[in-house]
Amino acid sequence: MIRIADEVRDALERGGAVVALETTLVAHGFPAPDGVEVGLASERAVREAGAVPATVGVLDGEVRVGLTEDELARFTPEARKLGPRDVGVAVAQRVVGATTVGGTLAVARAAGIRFMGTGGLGGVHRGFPNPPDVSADLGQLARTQALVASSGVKSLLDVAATAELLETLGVPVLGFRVDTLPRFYAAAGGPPVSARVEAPEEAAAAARAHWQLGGAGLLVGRPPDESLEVEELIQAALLRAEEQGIRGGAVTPFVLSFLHEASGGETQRVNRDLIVANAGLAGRIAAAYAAT
Ligand code: PSU
Ligand code: MN
Repeated sequence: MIRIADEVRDALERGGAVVALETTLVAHGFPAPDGVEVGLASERAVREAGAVPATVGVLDGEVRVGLTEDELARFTPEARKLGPRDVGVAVAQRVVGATTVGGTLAVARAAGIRFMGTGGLGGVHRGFPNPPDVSADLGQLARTQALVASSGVKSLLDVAATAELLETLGVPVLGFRVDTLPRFYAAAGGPPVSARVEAPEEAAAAARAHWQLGGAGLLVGRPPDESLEVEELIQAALLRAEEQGIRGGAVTPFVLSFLHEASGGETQRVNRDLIVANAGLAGRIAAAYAAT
């Protein structure tokens, strides 16, 4: 049921560096067809770091780990968004399914992949418990031995509450050369991390020790190179989403496209660049892990 690309399988068999990448970003994170470019650039960044990219999604009744460019282009906005609970059902129903961070981690666990890069982790939505929306990214990270490199938590969420929940779930939150968790588009002002690391080798050693003790997921937060403060726009976007009755998994795509428009494309540029850079960082950490 899981088809692993030859290149990915070879790397896994020899203990080489492999980085899982998601397809929700490709299908729903950017106006089509920009998502495909972001996915391809992320794969290139992983390769430049000395690791093999393994982009994950559901196609033709199979979970696919490692996609060709033509296959990646099938992840259009019509793709179903797949969290951890949805992957098996999407296989059975033979739909095109784009995996979230949580969905991708569920597949990574089954395939034996321990590193992933993304933009921002899902988490606790603002106003919890109204609505009682907590991303399945958190639960899956808590039960998967994998390290996720991101620019923290999506800043349309309650970042502080999400950081608290990560502590509750036993997930180390490492700052990559920072003391606070980045707030996605914005580098500063986030909650404190549980430890700071200065180099990919240090992150890899932390992950190894955590896993040897039976721990599961780790989050590494890397700030965006270009920091953008868009809190007011986020509040406007969330208000608009509420007015229009947009809920659950539809909130993020709605807010991202609102921000992209309201900022004249600036959020989209920062989002793209941070995703690609995080993929590269995941690659460097995976390579450091494989080398020791
Ligand atoms: N961050 C982005 N764009 C996205 C996401 C995060 O900049 O599209 C996606 C990721 O796939 C993440 C998902 O796993 O949003 C979380 O969605 P939800 O809150 O519905 O679980
Ligand atoms: Mn959600």
